[in-house]
Amino acid sequence: MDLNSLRGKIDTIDDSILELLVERMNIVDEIGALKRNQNSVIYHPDREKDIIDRLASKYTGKLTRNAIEAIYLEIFGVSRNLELPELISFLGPEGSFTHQAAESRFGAIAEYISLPSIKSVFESVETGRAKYGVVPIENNQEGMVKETMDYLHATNLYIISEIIIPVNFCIATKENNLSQVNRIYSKDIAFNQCKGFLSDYFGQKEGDFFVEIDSTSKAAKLASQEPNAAALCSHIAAKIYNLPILFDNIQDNEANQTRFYILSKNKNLKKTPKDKTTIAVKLRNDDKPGALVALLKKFEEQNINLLKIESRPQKDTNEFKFWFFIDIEGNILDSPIETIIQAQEEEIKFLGSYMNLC
Ligand code: PRE
Repeated sequence: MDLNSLRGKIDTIDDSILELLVERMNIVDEIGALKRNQNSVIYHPDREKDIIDRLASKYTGKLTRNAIEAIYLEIFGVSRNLELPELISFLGPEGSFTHQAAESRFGAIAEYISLPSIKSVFESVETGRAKYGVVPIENNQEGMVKETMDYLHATNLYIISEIIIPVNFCIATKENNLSQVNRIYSKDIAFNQCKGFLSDYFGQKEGDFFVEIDSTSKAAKLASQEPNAAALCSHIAAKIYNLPILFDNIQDNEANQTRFYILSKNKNLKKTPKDKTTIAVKLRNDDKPGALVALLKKFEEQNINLLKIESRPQKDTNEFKFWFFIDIEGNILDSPIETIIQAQEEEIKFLGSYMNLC
């Protein structure tokens, strides 16, 4: 079959897809009206995951699970925006990995605001300027993001979901091939994380071939404006500046992943088969032996698995005291967890129950 006939077939299929999407959005509109009437939550990550799981378990031909997920996350983004336009704040700059994480969950259509610090993302959600905030919480090579733990402890926001994305770098340029590239812009950390690829492909180049600047987003911007330039940057930075990706996944460490939280003023509680609950614990009798053990025993007695425990300094005292950031398996809607948290109200601050993606 020739190109024109094949394109004709695609046009017919696209017409059907569009008709079905319009039909889907009419139903979404009805759901939106119901939710607004009942003043209930628009965003349901659990329902979105169920839809993706259900579809991925069918015959999907050449569509991988990732492809189905990418397509549907965009559809959900459009749906949520129809139900109620939502502003999402994230730790910037635009094109940062946090931006990529936010877009991977809320889709390209949502309205975003890039903020310069973790503190400002928390504030934007607390004051209601943004409906949700996205902040990094952990990198599996570097450990926890202390600032995020501390603001969760200090403010009254809840974690409603986590997002995990691989730290992927790419080489993006408007040039068609590498021989036309005479400089690559990026940030020092990104150059360091892609040493293997850079030495294999550009080992012979002079020092000024690699130009260090202060963000990978800026690198993408410069590469989009200057001839013969490329950027070593994130996917989203390449996308924002319309730069075609020449080489993808060039980072040395394939296992490098970062975890993010979606923050909200509401708890958004819903049980799924695999949940996690995060709490902050400030022990009252911490000058007595066994205070922490006594608390942890309560979880053990109820067969509740502990996933993480980190200690953080108590900043409101001049003593060298600390509090604990703890992840446990399960949801606060499970009665043993609810009972323990309620009984220890003075010591435990509930920070959220959400789907465990780890
Ligand atoms: C829908 C949209 C947003 C929610 O996060 C989950 C699902 C969807 O598009 O399927 C619909 C919807 O609002 C719902 O099922 O609650």
